[in-house]
Amino acid sequence: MTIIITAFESSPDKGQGLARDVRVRWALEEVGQPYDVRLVSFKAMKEPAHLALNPFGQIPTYEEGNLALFESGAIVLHIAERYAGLLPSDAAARARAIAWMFASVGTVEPPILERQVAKLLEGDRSWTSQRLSLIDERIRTRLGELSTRLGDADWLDGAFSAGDLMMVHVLLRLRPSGILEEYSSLSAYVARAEARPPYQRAFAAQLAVFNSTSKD
Ligand code: GTB
Repeated sequence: MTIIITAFESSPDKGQGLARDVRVRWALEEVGQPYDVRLVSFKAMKEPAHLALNPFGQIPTYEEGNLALFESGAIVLHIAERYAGLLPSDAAARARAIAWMFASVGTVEPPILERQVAKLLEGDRSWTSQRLSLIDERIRTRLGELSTRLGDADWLDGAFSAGDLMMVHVLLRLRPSGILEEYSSLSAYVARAEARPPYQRAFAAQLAVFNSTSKD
């Protein structure tokens, strides 16, 4: 059964790999599953055909036979449950890896997203710099806590898992801010994940989309 995912036809990050299709590409690379990509424009994302796949008109989506999914975390969890390689077989360790997936999107990602909104969409407001300081404080609190938990381990809980995959992709979005580099263990954690060949293949695949569309 061919797996088809959707991704930006023209990613606003210009191939930096920050859009959420990269999590899905990376998960598929980790478990060794081939996939096709349907590129969608911002206009097409809001049209009925795409809204049937994602009611919020966003990427990524995932199709596999009769199954259609949206939400990057749910898609990565589905891949991790369906194919070996991203979740431990021990039930307790598996539950903890899934908890890290939820922590990435539910606890660590929200202030990182707020920062992007404050900079990109509200950057011209009189209160932006005050708001950014408050958000950065919240981000630093989370990174401090995460870095304490990681300690000098390679991964969050034993072997590399879908929890690390999701957490690293969330942290990557912080890189342009310079805040991640304040936490040497987290920077090393992200670099370790980026060095994984499956991540490199996923990154290269999304960059190839940018390179091919930017020549037009
Ligand atoms: N919670 C959903 C999920 O995890 O799947 C969120 C999906 C989402 O935000 N999708 C974005 C989207 O489709 C793309 S990834 N946006 C179009 C729209 O809402 O109309 C978010 C994203 C966009 C751009 C950058 N960037 O340029 O750096 C990074 C991440």
